[in-house]
Amino acid sequence: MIRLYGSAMSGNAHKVRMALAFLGLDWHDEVADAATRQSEAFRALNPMAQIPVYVEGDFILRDSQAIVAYLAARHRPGDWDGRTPEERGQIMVWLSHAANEIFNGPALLRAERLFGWSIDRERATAVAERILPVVDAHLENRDWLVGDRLTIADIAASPYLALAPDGGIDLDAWPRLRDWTRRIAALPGFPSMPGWPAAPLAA
Ligand SMILES: N[C@@H](CCC(=O)N[C@@H](CS)C(=O)NCC(=O)O)C(=O)O
Repeated sequence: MIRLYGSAMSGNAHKVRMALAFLGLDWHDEVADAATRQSEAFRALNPMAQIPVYVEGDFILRDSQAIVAYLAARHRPGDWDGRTPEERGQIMVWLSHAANEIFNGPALLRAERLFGWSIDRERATAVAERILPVVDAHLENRDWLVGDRLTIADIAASPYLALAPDGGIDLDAWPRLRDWTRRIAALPGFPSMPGWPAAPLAA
């Protein structure tokens, strides 16, 4: 049985939950709160003391981008991770944005508001203001970030953008981005999380 160390409010853990749910795989959620993450047992799974961590038998993998890339390679090779070298390169762009600008902008603003993280708000706001228009413009004539279907680019980039209102960002200012997060939340099997519920698209 796959075990996923995470928490209900973690957008990074949600990337993995989305991939597992869309793939129709069974898994067991292991809640790893702040105290647990500092324990010796948890650090043996992830020396970075962070969630998510994916455990399948004796295979242990940390980092949400790495985990969704692994799941794509294992279960949807040449589809979720790109059909062509060009698509693979484009997908990597979004995995990098997910780990960098999307985390250091919208996700940190949310973490400050919801969890009291101490952040450099000016910098996080500047990072958010830089990435949000880029995503919105990219989605002008397309439904998905890369190609004509869901890929791990969408899975990795979407949670902290969908959850941006938790950090005080109004997604109505970015309607193409907002509608893309709604498209994802309407996909069969989408797992709800607080702040981003599964919902069918309006007719
Ligand atoms: N690059 C990692 C970042 C993981 C991360 O920042 N996890 C947060 C929760 S969403 C965490 O565990 N924070 C606790 C800490 O950094 O001490 C990933 O994408 O999985």
